[in-house]
Amino acid sequence: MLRKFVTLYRHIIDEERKYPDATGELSDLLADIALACKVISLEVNRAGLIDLMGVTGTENVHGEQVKKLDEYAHDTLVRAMEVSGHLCAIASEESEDYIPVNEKFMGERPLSKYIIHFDPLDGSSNIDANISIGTIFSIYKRKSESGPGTLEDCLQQGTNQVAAGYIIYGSSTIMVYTTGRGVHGFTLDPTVGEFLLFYENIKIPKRSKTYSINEGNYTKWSEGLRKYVDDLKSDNKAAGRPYSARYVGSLVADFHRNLLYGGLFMYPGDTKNPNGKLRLLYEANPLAFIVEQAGGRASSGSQRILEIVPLNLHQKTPLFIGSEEDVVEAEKYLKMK
Ligand code: AHM
Ligand code: MG
Repeated sequence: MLRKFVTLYRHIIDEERKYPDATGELSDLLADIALACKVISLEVNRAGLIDLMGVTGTENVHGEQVKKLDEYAHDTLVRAMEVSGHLCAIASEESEDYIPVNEKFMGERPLSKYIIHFDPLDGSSNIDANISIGTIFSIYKRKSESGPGTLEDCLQQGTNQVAAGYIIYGSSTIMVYTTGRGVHGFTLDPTVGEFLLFYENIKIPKRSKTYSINEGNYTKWSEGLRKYVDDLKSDNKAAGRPYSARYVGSLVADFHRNLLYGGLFMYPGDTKNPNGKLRLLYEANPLAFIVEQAGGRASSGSQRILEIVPLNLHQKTPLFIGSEEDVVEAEKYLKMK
C-alpha cells in the first residue's frame, strides 16, 4: 500500500483546522522553525567542508566552550523567528538573557502573543565526531498584555506549552512535533526540500528493555539510583532483566530512539551536580510534553517535570523520561535512602 504523501505544512494546517478559534499564527511559527532547521541541517551537513566545526574560543553562560555551529544555529533561529510577527520574546540556551522581540518586527499586528524557547544545537560536543545532534523548541502564550515580552512570560510551567518539538540532524533530518494532539514525525526529503510525514500519532511502549544513562557517574549517584541500575543489569529473566544499555550522549538522539522503541533516559542529580546537567526550559519541558503526548512519563525523580515552576531561564533539573512503567519504577528506587 502506498504511504500517505503529507508535507509538514499540510499536516500543521490540517491540525489547525480542528481548532475553530485558531488564527494560523502558531502554524506560521512551526513553519518558520522548520525553515530555519532546514538551513541549519544544510550547514551541519556541510560543516566539515567549510570549517565550521571546532570551537569559537568563547564560553557560553554555562561555562562550556561554544562551538561555531552552536552560534550559527542560534543566530539562524533568532533571525528566522523574530521577523514572524507572532513572537514577543525568545529564550535560547546559548544566550544569557531572553531576547525581547522589538515591536518593529511585530508588523501590523497589535499583539504578538507567543514566546519561544530553544536549545539551538543540542549534543554539540558530538559535532566533530559526526554523531547525531539536534534542535529542541518549546512555545508558550505570553502572559503580559502588550509590548515586548517579559521575563515572567518566559518563566512558565511546562504545562502551559502550546507546542514543542525537536529536529535531529542525523543519517536523515527528522522533525517531531506536538501541539497537544499527539506526536507526529516527519523526514526531510532533501530532493524536494520538504519534511514528509513518516509517523502519525507516535506512541511510546509502556514498558521497555533499554536504559540510557552516563554510567561513568555511578559513584556520585544516590544509593537508590545505584540499586536501580544494578537491578536493571541483573540476570533475572522473569523480571525482564537484564535491560540493554544505549547512550549516545546526545539527548535528542537518545530520546528519539527511546520514543520509537521504548526506553528510559536518565540524567540524574549527583554529588557533583545536584540538579544534573539538563535545562528545564530548553530540554526537559519540551521533551516532557512530547513524551506525555506519546503516552510516556517525565519526572525529576520526585515531581512531574511539566509542573516544576521555573525560577530562572537556565535552571537545571534531574530528568527521568521515557516509557511510563520504567519511569514509575525508577521513581520508587529513588525514594530509597
Ligand atoms: P548541550 O545542550 O550543551 O549539548 O548538553 C546537553 C547534552 C545532551 O545532549 C546529552 O544528553 C548530555 O549533554 C550528555 O552529557 P554527559 O556527557 O554528561 O553524559
Ligand atoms: Mg542541550
